[in-house]
Amino acid sequence: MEHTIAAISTPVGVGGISVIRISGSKAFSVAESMFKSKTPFRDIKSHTVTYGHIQDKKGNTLDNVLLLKMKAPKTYTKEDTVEIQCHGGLYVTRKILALAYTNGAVPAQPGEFTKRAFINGSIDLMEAEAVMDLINSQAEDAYREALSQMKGEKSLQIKSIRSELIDLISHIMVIMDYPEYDTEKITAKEAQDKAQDIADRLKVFVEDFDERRIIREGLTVAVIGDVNVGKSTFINRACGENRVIVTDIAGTTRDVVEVKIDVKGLCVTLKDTAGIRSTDNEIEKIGIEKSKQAIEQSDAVIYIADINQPYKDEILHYLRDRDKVICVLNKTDLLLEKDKDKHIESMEKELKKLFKDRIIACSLDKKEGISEIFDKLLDMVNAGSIRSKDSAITNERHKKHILDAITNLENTKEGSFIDMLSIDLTTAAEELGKITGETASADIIDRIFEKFCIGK
Ligand SMILES: Nc1nc2c(ncn2[C@@H]2O[C@H](COP(=O)(O)OP(=O)(O)OP(=O)(O)O)[C@@H](O)[C@H]2O)c(=O)[nH]1
Ligand SMILES: [Mg+2]
Repeated sequence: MEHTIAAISTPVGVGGISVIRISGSKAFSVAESMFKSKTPFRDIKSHTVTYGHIQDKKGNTLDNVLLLKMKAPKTYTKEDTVEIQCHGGLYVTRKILALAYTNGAVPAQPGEFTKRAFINGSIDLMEAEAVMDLINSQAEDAYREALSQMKGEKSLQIKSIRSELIDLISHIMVIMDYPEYDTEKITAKEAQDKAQDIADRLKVFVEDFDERRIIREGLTVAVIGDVNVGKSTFINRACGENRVIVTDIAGTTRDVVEVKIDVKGLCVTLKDTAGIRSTDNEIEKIGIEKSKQAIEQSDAVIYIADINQPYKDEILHYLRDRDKVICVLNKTDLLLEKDKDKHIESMEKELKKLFKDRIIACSLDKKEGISEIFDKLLDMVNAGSIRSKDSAITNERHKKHILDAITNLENTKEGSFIDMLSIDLTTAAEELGKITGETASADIIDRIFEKFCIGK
């Protein structure tokens, strides 16, 4: 018999309230032995909230709480479940949890509530993984992507394709095993065409997967340039507060500082870096090395130059092989008004070969150019077109199984006998089943839930 599990489901720390969750066949007896209220526990109706207090075995009150009693099967785990809302102190919450353990519950493993929801058929594997993505989402785009996956539309589509495949396999099996039956015949060519049609439909799921990574994981952008050009000023303007040090001393920033911001729904991590220049200062040299690494490890780069200074080929050298770079010509406020347009025009002309139309002249100090820079950034990574498309597969694991299924379906072209085809078709169906969990091994399932937090 499965153990009854208990865990704190709210984050570790101090808060207004904490939630302790208990699930399993003994959930009600565990709760009954520690919860005291006007209505005796057994008379509390399912799916109602009751006020009372938690009492230890010696009769000491630990806390006043609200208790939610939920009878199986209409619960997340499809097991009897109790949720206790207590005051949000770490000490008191842990004391109540310890009492639940004394009364017969055992500590829940990471993701065990959701694992039970999956095993008991409340959700499939794909939906379970979407729960975790939803918890981890940090901006609108990632949230929407997880939400759409959690609703189960993609699971249904995959399941329906898998079921078509199983129909095809059964059809072939019947013809092979019972040739005497009057079953409609299917030729190898017809089966191959059908397999190719399914493969083509599966390809749509993985199209744009790499491009869509920015929606799931966010975008990392290195802000680089010469010293004193306004890189840190840009970071502060972008996040609307003074997060990093800005001074007129060249070489102020040494370490790479990461700042996470929400750019119109996309989670963007900006990396402020040390200005790249020749220097004898050991600390600055290390900072500059880190700036170069930041360029390599980022999805895109914002290169900032002072429009009043000649740009340095040494820095542009690091950007030559990069395709996602925006060039910001800063400090336009220092140009004389009469020379401004001409100067900007000539500077832009020189840099156009490298940056094309991704050049913005502005004064970050005067808070200019920020939204233009971000519009160009979103445009550069195709955020608009990615968003407008129906969300496809969002998980690396799902992508792998779909690609394996496609390979197997396309392998059917190699064989000319119908019985040979059924082997590849069966493997393809198995791969699809691993996505939603119908054919996933215990190993795969364990590996997925290990990544969850305790209490989920
Ligand atoms: N006039 C003017 N000054 C600016 C502008 N942007 C930044 N500055 C000033 O330029 C100086 C350097 O700015 P920072 O943001 O520290 O430059 P940085 O590129 O981070 O410099 P390092 O960290 O030393 O590489 C500061 O005094 C800023 O106030 C601008 O648009 N116009
Ligand atoms: Mg700086």
